[in-house]
Amino acid sequence: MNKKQAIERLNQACMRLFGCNMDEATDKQAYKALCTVLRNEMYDRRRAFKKSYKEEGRKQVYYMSMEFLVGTSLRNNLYNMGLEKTFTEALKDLGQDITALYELDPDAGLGNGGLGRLASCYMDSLTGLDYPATGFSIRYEFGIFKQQIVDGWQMELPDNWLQMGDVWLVPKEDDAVEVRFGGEVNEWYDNGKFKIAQHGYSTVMAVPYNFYISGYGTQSVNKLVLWSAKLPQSFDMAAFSRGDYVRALEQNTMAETISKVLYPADDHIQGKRLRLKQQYLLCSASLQAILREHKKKYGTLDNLPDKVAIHINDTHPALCVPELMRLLLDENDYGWDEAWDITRRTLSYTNHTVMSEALERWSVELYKEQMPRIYAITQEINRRLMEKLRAYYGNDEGKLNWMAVIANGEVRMANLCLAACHMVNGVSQLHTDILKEGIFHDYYQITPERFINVTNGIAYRRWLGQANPELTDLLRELIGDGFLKDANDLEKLLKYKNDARVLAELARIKHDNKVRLANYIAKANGVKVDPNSLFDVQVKRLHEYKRQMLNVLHILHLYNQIKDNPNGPWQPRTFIFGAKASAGYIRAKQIISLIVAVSNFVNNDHDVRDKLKVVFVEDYRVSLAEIIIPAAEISEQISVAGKEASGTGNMKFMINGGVTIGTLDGANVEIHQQVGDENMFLFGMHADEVENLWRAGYDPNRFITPELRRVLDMLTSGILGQRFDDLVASLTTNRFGVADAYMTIADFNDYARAQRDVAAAYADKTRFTNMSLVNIAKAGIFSADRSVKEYADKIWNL
Ligand code: 26Q
Repeated sequence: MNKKQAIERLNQACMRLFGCNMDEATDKQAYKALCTVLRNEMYDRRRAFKKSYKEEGRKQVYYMSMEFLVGTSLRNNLYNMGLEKTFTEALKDLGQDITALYELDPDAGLGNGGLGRLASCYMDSLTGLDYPATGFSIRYEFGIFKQQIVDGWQMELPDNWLQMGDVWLVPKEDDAVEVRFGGEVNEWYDNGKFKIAQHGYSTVMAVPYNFYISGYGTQSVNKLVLWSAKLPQSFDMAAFSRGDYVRALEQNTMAETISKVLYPADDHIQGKRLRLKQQYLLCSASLQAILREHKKKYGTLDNLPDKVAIHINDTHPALCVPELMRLLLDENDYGWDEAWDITRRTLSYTNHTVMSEALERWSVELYKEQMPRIYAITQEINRRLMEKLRAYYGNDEGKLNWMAVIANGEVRMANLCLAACHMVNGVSQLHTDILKEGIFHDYYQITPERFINVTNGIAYRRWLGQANPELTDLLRELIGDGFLKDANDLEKLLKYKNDARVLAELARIKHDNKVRLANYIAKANGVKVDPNSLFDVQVKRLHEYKRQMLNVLHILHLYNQIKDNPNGPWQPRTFIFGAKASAGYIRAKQIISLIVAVSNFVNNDHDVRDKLKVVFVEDYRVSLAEIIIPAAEISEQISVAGKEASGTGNMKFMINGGVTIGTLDGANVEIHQQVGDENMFLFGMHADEVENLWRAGYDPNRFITPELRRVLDMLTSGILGQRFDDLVASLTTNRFGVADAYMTIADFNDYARAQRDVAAAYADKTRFTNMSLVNIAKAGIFSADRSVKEYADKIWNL
């Protein structure tokens, strides 16, 4: 498409939508016209792509996820389709400024954090690599909440993203499917054939909305299908005739609440009825759509596993297991064994956590109440599983109970996936090893060939190419533009190690990005930060295991040291935090309060003014990450070893030249393999040491040095404007009176040591910039392209 054609299409879209030409349009109208043109372009490209992969009979992958943290789409689509320049100029000719339109593009925040963003990164890569892939999720009316800090306390405000974001969605009312909740099941034999029927259920219509996904450097376009819950056309007349007038109408309004809001939880779960209904809506509607299309194409489901791979992103869509069984058994007349074989070979599952409190379990009561037929099938899956396990493990009741899908009045979703899926993977080497040796060990023993690792990866064309255009241009100049298609090309940068001109350029670009962030902070926080200070960043969801507290304790320790020796050779530093806490996670909210209190305390102290600044940026989200990450020099990845499954922020910092200070946890282990000791700041206990210390009996008090005591006393003294006794107590014992499992105190000394190493390295500009260069050069392996190819080859057999 050339500029002239772009102008024509823009004018045409604007005229149709608003009855005016582009040069008369408001920003909002221009934005909607532009998005419409791009959406139509993607739609056309998709038709061509679909035709070609259909003709070739290619296997398709369906990625089921309760979350896709899409972020903004406008710039990404222009960039991917190679239309950025054309449209920037076309709009300029029309008197419109594209950057103003970028600002209007809302974050589609249909996810909480890592898991949701990973799903979006994978859709981008799958498309760029021309794999036929479809993502399935829910069209939440309200995405992840907008965070506001009021008097240091997090407040949640609704995120009405559809107001502007609906331009990206194409409703497909005609493809709506029916999903049934509640009621009862009748079973009988008809001529020796087992029959079942459901009664008294309530029906919800699931309406699909297509969200098109472009890929970099390709004509291929895939889609994300988002289900919206709607009232069925026909009311439950039986309920009316029973005189249940109010209840009948009430149930109907309940239907539409199913897709109302994303649960803002993260590794911290509650068994809520609405959440279960969301999960079943996603699984049932998606599987019905998949089977319908497959049957249309092939006339049978016998070859489903050859032509379709369905991936379960954590256990949230685990109901795919019994729902696929139900559709095969009840609606397609398969016998159990055949249905089970098809189900197994079609489904695969990724685990994203080892923390037992985050493993999903539902009460049998609720599960059965909402999905009686699914419960019956789950019971049968469990019965057959236990029979097999008993043959293998004998009467080791402890083991059998641990492995059961249904036990102690609960349905365990991870075990359901382990029992059913043909492949199971973890998301980093360390995490996969922990799964094999730890929580999934008993399953691993029986079928070790099903367990593999696929280390996470990132859509680096977004996180580097778009978020850091200056660095991208420098790389293009130095190593050509091959790295934008093949991230391994980044290694070519290594030959510029110690090259004074290149190091100076890298430093200049980092400085520019820091200025951009400093300007944002000045506007958003009213705090002036010095772009010449060291930018040390921790942005991620707030959770105790991620140990934002460790960072805070160290900041106060640094503060004390500066106060004691104000004229010492202190490296000026700016510590930047961004984090949302799950709405009901009080401890996490207290930690945010503490960070805000510390920032007020430190930033207003004249003695440390030009040496130490602390900033908490409100409402951390994808579009803010794109400003913050390119400006970071130090990337804080300081979780207690063994708890962070992978981390993906760590990879985004790395490819932008951020140097990691971190524990050997998750993918940090693999970052370390890439860059070596010289190019990152490792500290703290290793995963096995954490385990051993825990077993031996962890006593935090043994690790409290006088320096740390002094910091802890500050927290309880009130000088921060508030007393944080609760938080201090939580570092020694948790709320059950058991020692703190995240062992912040045990790692404090070594963390402070590593932070001294950071300051020393930073004082030598050449040394530090070289570290940064090596990080960029070695980040290629963390491309989502690499991850997605591993899934395609080893799990999905595409
Ligand atoms: C579960 C039940 C009810 C409500 C909410 C949830 C829920 C929602 C989101 C549970 C967990 C999550 C998100 C988990 C997550 O983001 N995990 C992260 O996944 C990343 C991608 O693999 C890893 O890099 C991170 O290490 C891991 O923490």
